[in-house]
Amino acid sequence: MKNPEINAARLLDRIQQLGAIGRDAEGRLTRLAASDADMAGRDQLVAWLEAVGLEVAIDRIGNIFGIWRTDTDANPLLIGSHIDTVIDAGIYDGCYGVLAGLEVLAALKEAGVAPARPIAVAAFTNEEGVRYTPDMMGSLVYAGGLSVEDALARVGIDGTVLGDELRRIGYAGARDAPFATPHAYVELHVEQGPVLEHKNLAIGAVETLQGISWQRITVQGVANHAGTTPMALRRDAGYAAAKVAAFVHERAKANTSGSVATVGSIAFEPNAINVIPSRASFTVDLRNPDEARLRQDEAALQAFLDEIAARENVTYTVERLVRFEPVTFDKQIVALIDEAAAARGLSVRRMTSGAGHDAQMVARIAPAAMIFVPSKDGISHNPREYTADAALVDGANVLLDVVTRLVGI
Ligand code: HGY
Ligand code: MN
Ligand code: MN
Repeated sequence: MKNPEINAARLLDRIQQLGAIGRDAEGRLTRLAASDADMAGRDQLVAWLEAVGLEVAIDRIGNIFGIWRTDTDANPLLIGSHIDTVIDAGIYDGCYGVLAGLEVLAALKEAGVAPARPIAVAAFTNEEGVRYTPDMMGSLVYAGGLSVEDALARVGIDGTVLGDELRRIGYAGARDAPFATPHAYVELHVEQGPVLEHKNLAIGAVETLQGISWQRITVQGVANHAGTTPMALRRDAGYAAAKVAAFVHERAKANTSGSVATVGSIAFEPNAINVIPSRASFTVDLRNPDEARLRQDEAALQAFLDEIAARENVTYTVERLVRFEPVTFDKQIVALIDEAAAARGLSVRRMTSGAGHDAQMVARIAPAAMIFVPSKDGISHNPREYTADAALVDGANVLLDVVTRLVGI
C-alpha cells in the first residue's frame, strides 16, 4: 500500500468536462433536474463511477450512488453532493463535491488501501429545486423527510411531472437507496459566499447551516386600462407585488440578525405594457441562522401582505414550497475537518452555510458535516462562479484525509 494521493489533473479536468455538459446555444450552463442536460451529466458521471470499479445504484428518486463494497456489511461512509444546476450556472456548485468524492475513492483504490468499511459517493437528485420544489429533494427523500411518491408526483414550473421525467431520462430507479443510513456523511462544496476569500482562509469547517423558507405568493387584482384608470381606483397586482418585494428586501437589509430575503422569480398577467396587472405571482426566499428570527421574518411578511392587500384592494394566496429549520452538524466530524486542514498547513475556520445543501438532509439520519473552499468574489449561481485550482485540490486533499480517518485506514 502507498500513501493515497489526489490526482489533481484528473479532478480538475473532470470538473471542466462536466461543466461543458448542458450548455445552450449561447453557452449558458443549465442542467435542471431530470432534463436532457441532466441526463447527459448523469451519464458521464455513471461512466466515471464504473471506470473506477464502483457498483452503481440508482434509487427511486434518481439519486446516484457509486459504492465501494468491502467484505463487511457495515454501513458505508457517504460522500458527495449534486450535479444538477440552476439556470446559467457556474461549474463548481455541487459538481465539485461529487467529483472530488469520486477522486478520493479513485486515489484510495489506486493506493491499494483496504477501508474498514464500505465507502460510497452520491449525486443527489434535484438539489437546486429550480424546476421542481423542494430543493435538496433527493437527499430529503433519502433522509425520510419526503415520501418518494410525493416527490415523484411533483409538478415542475414547466408543467412536467418529476416521475415522468426521471423515467424519460432513464433514472427512475426501481428500488430504494442501497443502504438505509450511512455511517457518516461529508460534503465538500464551494462556499458560494465571500467569507473565506475575505479572511484569506483556505478551508471552512462548516458547523451550522441556516434555516430556509420558500413561498410562492399570488396577488389577485383587476386588469384595467393603463391610461384611463385613475390611480385611486386601481387594483394593481403588480404594484402590490413590487411593494412586497421591496418590503422583504429592506427589512432584511435593516436588521442585524443575519436575515436574507430574495424575490427571485416574478410573473405578471396579462403582462402587457398598457394593462394594469390583474395577477402577480412571485417567490419569496427567506433565510436566517436562527429559527425564532426566521419565524419573525415570516410573520412580518404575512402582516405586510395583509396590510398591502387592504390598502390596494387586492387579494392574495400563499403556497408554502419549502421550510427547513437551521441545522447543526456533527461536532466530531467538524473537528476532524479542522485537524485535517491544519495538518496540511491550511488555514481553517468554523463557519455557517448560507446556502442549502444535501448535508442538511443527510444530517437527519447520520452524523454529517461540510468542508468549504473559497469562492472568488463570493459569487455563485452565476457563470462567473470560480474557485482557484489550488483551492479545489486543497479541499479534495482535506476530504481525502477526513475520509481516511472515518474509515479507519
Ligand atoms: O437554495 C440553495 O441554497 C441551494 O443552492 N439549493
Ligand atoms: Mn450546491
Ligand atoms: Mn446551488
